[in-house]
Amino acid sequence: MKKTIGLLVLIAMLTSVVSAAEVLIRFGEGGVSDGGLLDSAARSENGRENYNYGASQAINTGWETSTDELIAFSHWTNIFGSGANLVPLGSTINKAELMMVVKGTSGTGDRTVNVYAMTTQITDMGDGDSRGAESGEVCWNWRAYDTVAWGGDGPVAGTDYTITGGASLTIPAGMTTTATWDVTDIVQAWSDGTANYGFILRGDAWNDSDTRTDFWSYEAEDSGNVPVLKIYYEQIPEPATMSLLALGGLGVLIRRKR
Ligand SMILES: [Ca+2]
Ligand SMILES: [Ca+2]
Repeated sequence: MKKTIGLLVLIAMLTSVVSAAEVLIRFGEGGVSDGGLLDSAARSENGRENYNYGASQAINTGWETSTDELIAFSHWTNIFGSGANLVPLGSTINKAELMMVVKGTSGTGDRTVNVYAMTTQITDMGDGDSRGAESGEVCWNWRAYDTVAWGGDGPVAGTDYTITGGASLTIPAGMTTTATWDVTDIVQAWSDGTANYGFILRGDAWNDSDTRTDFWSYEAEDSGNVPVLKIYYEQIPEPATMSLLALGGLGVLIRRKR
């Protein structure tokens, strides 16, 4: 009986340690760092398909016309690691939220904005502001102008990004508040070792209406509008601490046996 109680005490102690504290790290506006955020957009419209928007205050999604789609890229390059204010690789991600303030909307109806994980790397978000892409900068026609192409006419699902684990949000016309996507599955995959090539934000297919949506970018003049990535993860105790606690628990067990 006493042995059983001792074992229960030990298990309870270990469980309380293993299910330890949840830690929140906030990157971006008001956070511990800017998370190494690099963002940009691309546009399929004839004449703008080689433009780079890396320095623009907005990144965009949706369609203005049936031949003018806008897509956005948001790459948080410095969020994982063993240093302070970073998420340790291998962590269990309880929740991750991508938060972006809507700068403006066109059209009159609701529009869906999806967030997916990139599977190819954009090596230069660029420093253009509605200007022709320079060598290596991302644009609609090129992942890296003008040497590395996208999988097709712009980024392609299954080649340049994956819809697996993606998140969707309905944004009504006229919204000017913060849009929040639950990107837990994507961030968990990165924590588990999938390369972090960032997010792509993309609307649904053209559906006969203007769905252009602008979000404030990293370059927003008001720092309060800069994007945010919040990551809640489980803090894993140090192995040494675990061993000491286990030994302590055994000590309780042995004393109780006597
Ligand atoms: Ca940018
Ligand atoms: Ca440049």
